[in-house]
Amino acid sequence: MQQRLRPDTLAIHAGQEPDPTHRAVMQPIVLASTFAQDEPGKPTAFEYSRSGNPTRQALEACLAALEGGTHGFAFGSGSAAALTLLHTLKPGDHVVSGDDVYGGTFRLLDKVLKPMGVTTSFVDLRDLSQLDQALRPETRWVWMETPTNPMLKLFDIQAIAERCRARGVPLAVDNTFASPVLQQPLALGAAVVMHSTTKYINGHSDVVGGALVTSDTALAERIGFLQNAIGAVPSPMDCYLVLRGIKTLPVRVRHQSASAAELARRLEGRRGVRRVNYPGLASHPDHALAQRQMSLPGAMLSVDLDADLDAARRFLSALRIFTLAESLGGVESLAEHPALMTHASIPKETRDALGIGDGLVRLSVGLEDVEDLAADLEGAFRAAGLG
Ligand code: P1T
Repeated sequence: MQQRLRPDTLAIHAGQEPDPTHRAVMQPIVLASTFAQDEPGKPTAFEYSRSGNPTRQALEACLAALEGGTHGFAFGSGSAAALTLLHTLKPGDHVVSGDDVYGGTFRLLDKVLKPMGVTTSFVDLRDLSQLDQALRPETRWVWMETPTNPMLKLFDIQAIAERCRARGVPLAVDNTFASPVLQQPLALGAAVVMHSTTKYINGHSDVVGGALVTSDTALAERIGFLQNAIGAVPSPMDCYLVLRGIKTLPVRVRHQSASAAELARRLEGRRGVRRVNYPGLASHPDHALAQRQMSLPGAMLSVDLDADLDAARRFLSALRIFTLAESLGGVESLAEHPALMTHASIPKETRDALGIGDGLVRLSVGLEDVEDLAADLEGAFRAAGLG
């Protein structure tokens, strides 16, 4: 019987046999756009690099293994992965989405899908009665992030997947914030997992990429068709970089999560802080779910500063180790202002209702020494006049 490998081993080996020609231990970067055929219309393993490429295939196999799925698909960005999945829809179809999603995902649903006749209801999926009310006969996907970006809310994947299954609607989970190291939605009943591999999976802020993973053969066939037909595929070079990044994913995520937990603990109750959104804090409303659903609470937190927009700007501009930048999940710590940056495409009244206000800053905790990070935050509090 085949030994069932654990995530730390899969991260290094899944999909990556030594290359048969040279026995190279690292996956070769096959840059060829096309592959020679012996007879017309009889390709061997690969035909054309949009439909398949050896370096991409290794990445896709590795991603599938990490998520506990059977089929992995890599894309040129997380947004490309999301849009490719949403191309399973047709005019008149309906999506139920969690209310707190990355601004670009909201934009995709609201500004790209809606004009094409696909509507979305955004609901707080912590309340299952809201899900029940939002589901319609024409609902074709339930879509959610957990933890959510940027409020770090958690949704119960297993409970929602069960509800969805009873209504015959598949559940898609954007697992970007948790990474497969902390949470595996397919095992909890999701039909498909989506990633911005730009984030933890690559981990080094040098690739924009995305992924879908499923164990549903019919869905995999459809995604494979759409991946090739739409063509939003990553370059072999980027696939190599992501594969390289994945090797340290479990180690990075565990270390980053421990540092984030420490910073969250210190920030909670500090002068100048209204609220810390971090699932690892006992004060977090979904703390019990976090303990059940995630192996660790992760390395993302958002902090509602007791600050107006000017003070929040001063805070962010004063940081020296945290880089003021969009994105997350890299080895370097990043800080940003969701209302002005990553979630600016969400209408202000929706942002206000979610708690994405002028004082909210989001932190992505990296691999630097946690004491240096804590000192950096302290310096920013002082510079912003927040005590
Ligand atoms: O940037 P891209 O690789 O296209 O991924 C989009 C995306 C999808 N899902 C989640 C949860 C995300 O956080 C993102 C991208 N987010 C940022 C760039 C950000 O700073 O939040």
